[in-house]
Amino acid sequence: MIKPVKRIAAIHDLSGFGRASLTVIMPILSTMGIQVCPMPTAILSSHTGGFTGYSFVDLTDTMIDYKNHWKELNIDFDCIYSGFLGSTKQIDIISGFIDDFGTEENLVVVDPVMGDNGKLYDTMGTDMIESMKKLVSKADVITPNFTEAAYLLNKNCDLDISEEMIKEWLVELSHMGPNTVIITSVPEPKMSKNTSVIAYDRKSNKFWKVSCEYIPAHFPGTGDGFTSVIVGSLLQGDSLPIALDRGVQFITACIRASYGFDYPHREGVLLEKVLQNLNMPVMVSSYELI
Ligand code: PXL
Repeated sequence: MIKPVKRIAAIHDLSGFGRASLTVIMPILSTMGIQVCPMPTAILSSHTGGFTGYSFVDLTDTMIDYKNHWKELNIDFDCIYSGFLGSTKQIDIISGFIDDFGTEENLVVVDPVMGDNGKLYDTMGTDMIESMKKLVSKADVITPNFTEAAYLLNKNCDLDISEEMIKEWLVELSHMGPNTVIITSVPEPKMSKNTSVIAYDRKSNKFWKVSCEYIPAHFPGTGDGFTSVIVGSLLQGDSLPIALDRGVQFITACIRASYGFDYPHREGVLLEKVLQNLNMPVMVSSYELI
């Protein structure tokens, strides 16, 4: 039976306020014409980036029943996509989920959310890094930021890094398992006002780069937004460099639509104002082969 629309299993937390994880992933992928089946890993009243006193319900134990029911229903997914995870046990469950639902055809995307700006998030210990390395080995596509890439490879987060060195990191990460490695927030040479996204595709042995202007503002949830657009774009049949372009352009549009307003950045980007951009053709493409 041919499915009328593509289907994705999205394994992330549901944070009620602040635009991160499922509240970003679901609208983006739905707008891109993909059915999202969420498997919530935890329910929080808000995400943790800038809020205190949030409520938290851990759903680790229900994830196994959830998975078993989906197996009984014989659901087939075109993509399995995981992000922020709360414990090594959750990582083991997702690893089992990939064993059960992964096929030659579908796409396994792991966003190894662990930290940013050279630091790990409070909930991440060395046990989580080791488990994340194992999960990464089962993925087809991974999207670490520069900090997460360094932790996966046991390297320093030295911001003064050459393009040649980043290419070595990409190849090393792909040797861990994934065919496609996308590193975000790669620092550009000192004095440059840019940051870039650099990707490697092992099958074609090609490196792609998209640069964008660095905007000095931090909004939680932009990593989830970026990876969601990459996932949607690849499922729609775009090439890797076009997916990178669409991801960068969308997140830049989100930040530009938000930055001019005076509101707490912890509430995330004003996604609702730019969601429809996802249905516009890519007019200007700026990727480079490096
Ligand atoms: O966007 C990453 C993320 C996901 N889930 C929760 C978070 C964050 C980032 O702060 O707090 C609960």
